[in-house]
Parts: sequence; C-alpha cells; structure tokens
Amino acid sequence: MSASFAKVEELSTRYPNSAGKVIGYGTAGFRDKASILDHVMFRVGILSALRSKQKNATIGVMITASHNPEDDNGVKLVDPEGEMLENAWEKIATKVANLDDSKLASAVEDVVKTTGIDLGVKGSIFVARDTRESSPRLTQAVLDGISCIDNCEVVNWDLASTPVLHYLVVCRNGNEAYGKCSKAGYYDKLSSGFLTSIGSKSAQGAYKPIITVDCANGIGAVEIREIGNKISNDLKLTLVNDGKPGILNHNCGADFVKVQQTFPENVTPAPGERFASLDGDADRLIYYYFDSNSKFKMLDGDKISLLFAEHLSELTKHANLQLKTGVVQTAYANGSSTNYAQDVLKIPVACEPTGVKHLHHAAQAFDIGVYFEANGHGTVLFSNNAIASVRDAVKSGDNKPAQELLSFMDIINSTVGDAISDLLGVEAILYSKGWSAQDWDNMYTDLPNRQLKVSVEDRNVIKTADAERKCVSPLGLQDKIDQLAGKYQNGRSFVRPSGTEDIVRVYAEANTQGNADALGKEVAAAVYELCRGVGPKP
Ligand code: G16
Repeated sequence: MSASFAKVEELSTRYPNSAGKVIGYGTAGFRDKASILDHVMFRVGILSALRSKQKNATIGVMITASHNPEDDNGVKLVDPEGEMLENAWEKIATKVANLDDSKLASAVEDVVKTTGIDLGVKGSIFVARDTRESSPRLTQAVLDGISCIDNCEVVNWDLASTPVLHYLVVCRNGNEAYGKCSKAGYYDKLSSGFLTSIGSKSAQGAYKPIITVDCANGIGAVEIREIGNKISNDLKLTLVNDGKPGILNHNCGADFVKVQQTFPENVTPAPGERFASLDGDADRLIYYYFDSNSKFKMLDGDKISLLFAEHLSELTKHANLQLKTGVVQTAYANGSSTNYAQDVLKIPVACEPTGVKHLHHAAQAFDIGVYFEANGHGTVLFSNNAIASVRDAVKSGDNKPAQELLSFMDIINSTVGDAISDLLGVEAILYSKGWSAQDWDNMYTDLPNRQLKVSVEDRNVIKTADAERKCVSPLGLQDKIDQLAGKYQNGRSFVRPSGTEDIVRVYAEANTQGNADALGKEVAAAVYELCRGVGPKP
C-alpha cells in the first residue's frame, strides 16, 4: 500500500466497522441508528476528500437524518453544483462503508486508481450538521476521515440546515451570481427576494401577514429566526417547537403532520390562521389550517407545487415570455393534483421515483421546472434560457410581471428542496393574490388518502417499476393490489421499500377517507403476508 494511505489505516482503528449489517447509500445518503454510524462517517469523510479532488471543486458533507427520530442519524454528500451525489459514487460509497476494517486502506487506494484521481489536486470540503445529540460526535468522525487525505481544506460550518449547505457549496463553486458564500448571504438573498417580491404594497384581501411555524425542534428554527428578523415588518413568524426541551421530529414536524394528518403539538388551531411545519433539516414544508368547520386541512407538497406552477405560468404569460413550465411529481402525488395540473392549468406533468434527485433531473427538461414530492420536499428550477429571458424583459422596459418573476427567482433556493425558501415563496404568492389558506386550498380538492408502514424481514424483496407505481416482485403482490384497489371508487394504491427506514411504505387513496383507510389496511396486510411480515399484523 502506498504511504499516502497510511493514515487511513492508522485512524480507522478508532472507527471499527461493528455495525453487523450492510448499510446502503439510499434515497438520502446513509441513514441508520446513530450508534452504529461512526465508521460510516469516517469513511464518508475520506470519500468526500477524494470526490473533491476528482471534481476539483468543493464537496458538501451533511450530517443529518432529516425527518427520522432523534436516535437516528445519517450523512449525504453534496456534489459541486448542489446536486445529490452521482450514482456511480453512491455505489462506491456503499462498498467502502461496508468493508472489513482490514480492507479499507487498499480499497481507498483502489478508488483513487479506478476513478483517476490526482492526489496533487487540492481538496475542499464543506461540512455541516443538524441539531441531533449524536451529530457533533459524528462530525468529528467525518473530519478525521478527511484528515487522512493530504492537501485538503475543510470548512466546518457546524450547525446548518441541508439547504443552507447546498447553497454554500453552489456559491463556493463559482456561482457568484447565485449569492454570497456565507450563512448571512443566504439569509440576505431569501429575505431581500421576499421583500422585493411583495414590494411596498400592504397586505390585501383575505391574506393576513402572520403565520405560525412548527420547526420540528430542529435546525430550521435557527435559520428561520434569522430570516424572520429581517422581514418582521411585513410578515410575522411565530415559531413553535423551536428546540430543547422539545424532542426532534417527535409529535411535530412536516413528516408527522403529513402522515398523521393532524396538528403537531404546541400548535393551537384557530380558524382563519395559517400554520406550516418544517422537518428536522428544513428541507420539507407542509402547510395546514382549520377550516370554518374546525376541521384540519392540509396543504402539502402537491398544493405548494401547483400554487407555484400556476403563479409562474401566469406571470410568464403576462410578461409575454415563451417559457415552458412543467411539474414533476412522484407516485405519492394526489390524483386530484395531477388532474388539476394537466386538465385545468394545462401544464405537463412528469412522474419520477421517490427521491429529489430523480425529480430534480426531470425538472431540468423545462424552462421553469416545478418539482415537489407530496411530503413537501421540492423547489423550482429556472433554465439559463428562462433566467436570461426574464432579465432581458426587465431591462427592456416597463414589464411588471417580468420584474415579479425576477424577484420570485431570488426567493427560490434552486439547489435543493428548501422549506424556508418555499415558505417565503408561498407567502409572497398569497400576499400578491390576497388569498387565505382556504382560498389556496380551493384550487382543487384532494382525494382522501392514507399512508402506512409495514415491517418485513427484508424490505428489498419488494421491487418496483413505472416510477414505483407498479410492484414487480414478489410475484402476485401487484395483482392483489389491483384487485383491492378495484373494490373502491377512485381506488389507487402502491407499495415501495423505504430508502430511509427499515420498513415498507403503503400508500392508498380513494373517494372517501373510510375507503382510503380500508384500502391501505388491506394492502398492508397483503404486504405482510407476501413479504414475511414481522411484529404485529396490520
Ligand atoms: C428523503 C429524501 C426525499 C424522499 C424521502 C423518502 O427525505 O430526501 O426526497 O422523499 O427521503 O423517504 P423514504 O424512502 O423513507 O420514503 P428526507 O427529508 O428524510 O431527507
């Protein structure tokens, strides 16, 4: 082995692989119980340094398990343009993370050779972490991993949300037009985009410039407080679940609200008020409100997506710009939202497998690509053509819709789904339309739906196709799902192995809540039977 990797061998003794299981780089990087991730973090640190040298650019390392419970943790690598790690490197990462300790140093040497890395290139790595108790310890493991590779510069941003880290990586890699490479630059960009967007006009119609934000007791509280201070004259943010003694993602946060379809703790519902929840690393956003019958109503990623798509396509039309707007969803998208986009807005809709990296890619096919998962994870991409056309239209004279488009673009963090940026985007649109949450909700009516989890011996026995809408293995499961869904009006259901938890997810929708619940339960029971369920039968 070359002397360059002696430190890998030396330091790896501090981080032995004692997980006792294979941990894969999934939908959102590595994710598992924090107690078994130290060696994974150490190895990811090494890989981030190599990836940076290979790309001759800054790479991000985000330590978080996002919406998962406090005891979990995880890590994802951010590629130079803010995108998720390239597929080929996901495979390398899984292989390296799971090797026996004795094989690590030679495997690292092998990666260098096979991927053509020049170790003489200076590496640059940005590291950030969420608020989990295990995150400082795991950050140290990442830093130790990076230190094994010579000639690397590291910036430890310490506490930062996932979208902030993506933003910083993009800015650092030369996209100065995008924003300043600092947390303050991020706060300034979003808040000034919002303030320019709403202009000097005061709030009108049914819109009230006040909102309660549930921060999931996570890092989002830190980031949104900074932004809230800058816009407090125009929008009052009341923060709840903003940290200790509250427990991260426990009975609160975007995932809790979306799946349980109810208010999080510490939120006092009142008709006419708007509420929003972020998730543990502030990359997802869900809105909700109490309707006039005191019923909980949710405005999820689909509703945010179509609010954005409608607004942006209207502005482009009024600005006289020939730009193609498109929407990208996943199988979780409510059937009513897809119909509304296609039939009412006449906007094309693409369907992709779960995981924002798939949606991000598909959204690049449009001038304005609005991509959201129903769970509230998403953003808007503007093509170079769209950016140039809007700028030209603004320069060439009195084109108010183009000006509005331009300031809206500044609010949007296109590098990745960003709950705070999306929240400001929603608020700017509601502000300009004079809409209440109810007005927004009136765009279309969601089909009732239900999500369930099933524990099975090995979730990977489930294989899917057609953007996860069909199950191709185990044999017979799809036929059973078709037969069950056929019993209910508007019945639709699909199953998929989770990429972030050791469970199978079941989605069901139908014409009534009772039918959606029944369909979900029946499909969950079929999964349990055909996939060797463990624990109590659903
Ligand atoms: C992560 C991904 C999301 C994806 C979610 C799915 O979310 O970033 O794009 O929707 O996982 O999780 P699962 O595969 O378990 O259904 P997050 O917010 O946890 O990073």
